[in-house]
Amino acid sequence: KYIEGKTVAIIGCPFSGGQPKEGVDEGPLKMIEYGLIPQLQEMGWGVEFDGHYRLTDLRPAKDPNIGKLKKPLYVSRVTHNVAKTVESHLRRRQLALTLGGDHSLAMGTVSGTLAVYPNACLIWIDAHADINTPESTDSGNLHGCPVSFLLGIAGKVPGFEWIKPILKPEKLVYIGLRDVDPPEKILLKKHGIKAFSMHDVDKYGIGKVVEMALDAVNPDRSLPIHLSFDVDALDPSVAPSTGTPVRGGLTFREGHYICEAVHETGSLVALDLMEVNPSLADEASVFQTVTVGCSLVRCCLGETLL
Ligand code: HAR
Ligand code: MN
Ligand code: MN
Ligand code: MN
Repeated sequence: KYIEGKTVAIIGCPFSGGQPKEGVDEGPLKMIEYGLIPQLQEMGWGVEFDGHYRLTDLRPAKDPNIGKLKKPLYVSRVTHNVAKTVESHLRRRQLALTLGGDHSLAMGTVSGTLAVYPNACLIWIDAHADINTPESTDSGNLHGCPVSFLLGIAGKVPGFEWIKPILKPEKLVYIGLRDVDPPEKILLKKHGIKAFSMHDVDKYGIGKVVEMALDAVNPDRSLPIHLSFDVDALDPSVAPSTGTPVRGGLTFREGHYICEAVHETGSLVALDLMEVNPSLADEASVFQTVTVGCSLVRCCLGETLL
């Protein structure tokens, strides 16, 4: 009902400025190279792909740290741009698929979604909570902070004035967490944010966890859904080519189950596939990671086993 004419806009975001490792900017290029567009077309989707965004053009000549935050101006410019792009595609009733790139991009993608669908919920699949504030971050890498900016708990940071803090804590749910910093744990508790860690996946099984997650943020399954999928949520044996792998992650099927269940709601409006880094690990690992990324996207867009 939110998407008209079964069309998906692919927003290729070759961006690595939210973290220190080179190569994550090649994630979107590889996903396209591996045939994501024809795969979606074969499923009956109309695909609009404008090419990869030339985000490096936005890199400022000077970009000093703000407190601990690294490359703040670059990240703020890029994410502002991405927000406007996602917004414009959603206004045209297309599904917005953003290929990253590091997860700081979600400041942009989620802002774009909430601009069009203020009642949307956010499902965040990740090993990490990415909710550090400029105060709490240890690394200063902005890919560990997007959620705090979206919630409006990051305080005032020059350059980021454009972000409207319109994400409500009760509209956010996490699945897959297993590497959460101590100050992040405090923030999750303080704001009452629903989070299903790998412990919960073990305890309840993925079917029950997804049901509980949807019940929390989307009880009748009809509100628009933004799914932000960090490939490091998957176990490193399934998706090795990523910047901050953490063992004990989602299996291949658990990852796919989440995507299938979200598709079944019929309410997915925006999807991020983030943190694929084809420059990390050997060729076989890159193949494994990029193909699983394409496969997750297909499941979100309706691929079924039978
Ligand atoms: N929590 C750590 C930090 O703030 C590590 C974050 C790693 N983030 C990602 N995205 N890979 O989920 O730096
Ligand atoms: Mn376009
Ligand atoms: Mn992440
Ligand atoms: Mn992560």
